[in-house]
Amino acid sequence: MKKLAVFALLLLPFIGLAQESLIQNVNGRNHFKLNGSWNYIIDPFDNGYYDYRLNENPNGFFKNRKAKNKSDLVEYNFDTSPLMVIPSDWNTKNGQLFFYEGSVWFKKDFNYAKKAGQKTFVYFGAVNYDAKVYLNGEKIGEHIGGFTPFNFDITNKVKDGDNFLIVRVNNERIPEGVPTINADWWNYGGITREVLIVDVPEVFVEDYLIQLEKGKYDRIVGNVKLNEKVKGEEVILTIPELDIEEKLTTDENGYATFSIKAKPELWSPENPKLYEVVFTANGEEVKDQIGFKNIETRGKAIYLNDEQVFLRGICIHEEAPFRQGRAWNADDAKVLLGWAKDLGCNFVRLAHYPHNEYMVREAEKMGIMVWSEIPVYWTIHWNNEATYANAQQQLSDMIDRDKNRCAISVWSIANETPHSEARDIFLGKLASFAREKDNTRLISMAMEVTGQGNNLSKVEDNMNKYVDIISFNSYHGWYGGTIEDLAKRQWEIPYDKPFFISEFGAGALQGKHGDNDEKWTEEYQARLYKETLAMFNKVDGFAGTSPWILVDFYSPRRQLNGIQDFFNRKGIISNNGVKKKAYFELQDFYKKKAAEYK
Ligand code: GCB
Repeated sequence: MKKLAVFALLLLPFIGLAQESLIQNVNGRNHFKLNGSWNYIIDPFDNGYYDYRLNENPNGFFKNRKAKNKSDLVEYNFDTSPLMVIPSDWNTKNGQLFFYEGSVWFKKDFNYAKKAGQKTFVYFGAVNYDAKVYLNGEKIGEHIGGFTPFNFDITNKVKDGDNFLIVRVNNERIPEGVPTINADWWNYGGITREVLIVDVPEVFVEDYLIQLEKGKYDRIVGNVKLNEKVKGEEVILTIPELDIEEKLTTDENGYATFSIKAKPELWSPENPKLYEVVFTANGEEVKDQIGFKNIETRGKAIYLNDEQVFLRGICIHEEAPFRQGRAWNADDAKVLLGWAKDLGCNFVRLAHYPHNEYMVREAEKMGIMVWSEIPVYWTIHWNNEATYANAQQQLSDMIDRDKNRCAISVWSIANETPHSEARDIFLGKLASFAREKDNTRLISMAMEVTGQGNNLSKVEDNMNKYVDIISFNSYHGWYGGTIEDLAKRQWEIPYDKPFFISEFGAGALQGKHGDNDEKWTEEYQARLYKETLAMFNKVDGFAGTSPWILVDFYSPRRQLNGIQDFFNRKGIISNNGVKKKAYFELQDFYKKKAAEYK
């Protein structure tokens, strides 16, 4: 009993604040955005939240108090505090906050016209890491995790006329967090993605799924789910270009499924065909762009729409091209993915957390398959139930948001995790959860090389049975082993599954030239690319790669003065957008691979 109570306590932040179901495709609903200037107050000691005894203060900053008269004491004022453009990370918006990890309060005023028979939600694309949200001085919810969306029903709290929304954002790293305290990217804090006020009918299609029947090419299947368990609601599904109009009727759970005979043109990198799909219910018309494809593995090969494919990938962090800071909009996505496309990619690994929705949608339009990952990175607290619940929630939300994006080809549950029984149990549960939720995508994770003999490297991982693709990161010739060694190295990967090199790479300062055995030069990086690709190309089952990484990115772990200056320099494009020699090496390899797999 006592054990149970402790367990319940541990889970409290997750159960107590059980997340509201996500609204599918918010941009396809009636909405307006709260993008633009928000007032902010930096709060390093959290005294806007706690009193001086460190008890939660019922009259914290979220009350947005103003001095009533000249003798009244109020030690903060949102209206006179500075402004920050949202979405953004605070680190690159205010020099004082570059290294800051702690709390910042944000306030936005907005005007709202209440409508009868409507429900209203506030939707956040992402806030890193812990968001406490208040509307008109009252708490409406809390969310943990920096890269997944969440929404709160504010129907009964939003007022006709003036409203104020306050968010206390805290990005302190915590050991039991997901990610944990150690990671190789900048811990950007803030309201990093868009905030929407969404209007929907009282009973509405909260969620839907539409895709090809797994492994078939002549049937479109899926389901719709209302926000409430209402029986007998009519939902109309139309796909005008395919002459489809289906009347669905919800069951007592507010749920309906469909299975329609149809032979849509398939989505592929060569032909990224998307269809307009419309769900209509109770006067709301939700439009989406949907592509249809099948991806699967057979033995050591990957098949897209029944044709063997080589994944010509690249890893990308969600960092803005040219200006650094968090990327968040379609223009950022177009630049990053445009580079990938020019490189000859048909695949990107969005590392190490779910990127913003624009990124996935733009990839889909451009014909790029996507690997999407949760930040179960390095040494997560495998024995902590709350950590598991957090990881699973992030996985669940990642899948929920993007399950209709046919570009998504791989769900990744982790990166470079240390082997142990506890880790196997944790990751095994995550993998099973992902597969149960979506059996139409491949499941993988970035594993590590586990044995390096004289000329032989091995990859062995108990997680092999849970994944569809054996993916691993290999830094031979950079962190260990010599670059000369690559030419004669053999590999033992004892599984009848395709293998994918989810990372390899070397640091190079753009413009630094020298011999090809001199670290940090473009020549070294280019040579490492050439030899690593040649090495893996000889190994049976080599089904693709996503080298590390498209662009140099900020990382607090990279201090080498004059070379790194807080940038991880493994980009094949510099932070200023200049291509390094390795870019062209990879481009050449992908040209050959594209021809080989025609
Ligand atoms: C890795 C990590 C990645 C790092 C990279 C590096 O294996 O997965 O997050 O940034 O190595 O540059 O060391």
